[in-house]
Amino acid sequence: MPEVTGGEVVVRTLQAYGVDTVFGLPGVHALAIYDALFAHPELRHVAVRHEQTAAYMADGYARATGRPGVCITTTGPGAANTTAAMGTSYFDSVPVLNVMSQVPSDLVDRDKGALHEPKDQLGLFRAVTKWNARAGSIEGIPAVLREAFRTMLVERPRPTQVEVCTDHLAGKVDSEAVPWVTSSEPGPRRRAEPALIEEAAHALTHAEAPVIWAGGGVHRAGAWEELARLSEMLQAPVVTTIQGLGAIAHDHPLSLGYRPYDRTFAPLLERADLLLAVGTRFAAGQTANWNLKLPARLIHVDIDEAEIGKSYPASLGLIGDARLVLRQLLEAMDSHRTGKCWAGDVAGLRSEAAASLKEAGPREMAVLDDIRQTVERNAVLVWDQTKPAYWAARAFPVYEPRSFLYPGFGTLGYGFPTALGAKVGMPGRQVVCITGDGGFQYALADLATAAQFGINVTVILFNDRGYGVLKDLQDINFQSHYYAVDLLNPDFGRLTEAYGLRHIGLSEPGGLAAALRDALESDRTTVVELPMTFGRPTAWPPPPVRQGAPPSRS
Ligand SMILES: Cc1ncc(C[n+]2csc(CCOP(=O)(O)OP(=O)(O)O)c2C)c(N)n1
Repeated sequence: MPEVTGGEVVVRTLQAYGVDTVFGLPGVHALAIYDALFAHPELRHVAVRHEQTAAYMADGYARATGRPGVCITTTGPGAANTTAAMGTSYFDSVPVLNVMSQVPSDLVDRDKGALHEPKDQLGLFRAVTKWNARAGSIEGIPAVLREAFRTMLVERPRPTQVEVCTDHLAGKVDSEAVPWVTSSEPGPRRRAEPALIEEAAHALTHAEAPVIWAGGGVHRAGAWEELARLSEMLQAPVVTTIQGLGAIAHDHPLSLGYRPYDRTFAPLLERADLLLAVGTRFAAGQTANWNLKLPARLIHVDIDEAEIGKSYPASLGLIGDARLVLRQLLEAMDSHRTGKCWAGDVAGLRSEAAASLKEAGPREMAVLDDIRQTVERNAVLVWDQTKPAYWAARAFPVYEPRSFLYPGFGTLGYGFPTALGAKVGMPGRQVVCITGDGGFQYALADLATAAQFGINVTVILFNDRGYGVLKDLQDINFQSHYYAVDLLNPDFGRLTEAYGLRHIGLSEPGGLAAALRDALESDRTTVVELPMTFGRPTAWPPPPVRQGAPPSRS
């Protein structure tokens, strides 16, 4: 009888779910997984220089492709290095699976000082996952992986963690004793109750002034076509959250973009009599810290029941997969609304918003315009936590689904490693990372990963030699007491070139479009560096961060 190791069971189970790429960094306890990867070269492994990059790459891969991203890490410190990235995936509901090793099964949580012994590794990852578990045996590995995939593919897609003790990874069993996963079908996705669909369809067809609010759930469920059809049927303008950008093309006649801070938007919402919210949790940054007034009638579609009524009371909650629920609504709507959109000229409102941003920041907007006009319509833009990103959320036209990757968790250092993962998932698309000098330095070592694996992204590095956004806040709240915000930076040109990659240094923004074109045509990762300080976006800071005592609740 052929025998298999636990490592082999891990690899073959991942393959049964269609996983074609994993991101990781080996360690002594995880080596049996690596031995199985050695035997299965068809499952690509991208070896990173820091585990946080493995988890960010899995996040970027997942956001860009819609399929779960998988990383492999080793017991204790290696695994722990992924937590900020997994917290980011958790915040934004991204399906990332972290498969990791554990110390030998007789030493788990005994605090005896075994090599890499973590204190309660499952507990550590419970904080950044929706579901996690340890396989209790070699034969138990497929079941925990099956549950991890079911959780990510059927429920709200948030990260999962699976750990396997090193003796179970390296140990062998008879292959026939393994309950192999033979179907990657994770089970049916949830639909909303038919009676509630009827009620919602009635309310929508009779609304005088409906608005649609599209969140990241539209991307996760792939509900773009249904969203556009529904908005056209209702002639309802569509506003998105940051995570929802691209859920409807920016130049669709009914698309408003991300607007909670625009003068034009609050009055429009006041005139609306019904809001249909899809795949959103009304987070702080989307609602000006929950100060945005929503129409009295709210129909909230979400896969996660816990979101209904959490921040805004819902008149009706439709719990289910966004694509399936929108299809149910489309089928249930008996009348087509004809005529014009009640809100008037939506494209005009969009241009008004763009004009006021241009007025507030002509330099900033010119730079963003250069980027937009140079990259392809379906280019994937990955934003770090830099001032240009805060402008971009409000100002950058997003045309295609899953093409605006932004860490809702506010994670500095997200941009570059996540862009690498997005490019691995979408090799045919342009992938551009926009980062500041502070954020870029979190993952500089992974310039080596880009070089070694031939991952070709473009980095636009806005170098203001400091944590610009925090300097602004020290200006506003702390009498310009600049402290710990000025950076002594390396020579990014020599650094990039030391890794065998390209660097284009600019002295002023005028050269950006040409440099970007050059970089996009390059055969390897290219860093375009621009010394530039972005101004503060209007309605600064986004989202408003309260300093001092919380308001009293009476
Ligand atoms: C992991 C993490 N650490 C710290 C912060 C706080 N933080 C937010 S933005 C920022 C500065 C970013 O500097 P840079 O990347 O140079 O962009 P700039 O603000 O200059 O545009 C810092 C330190 C954070 N958001 N995330």
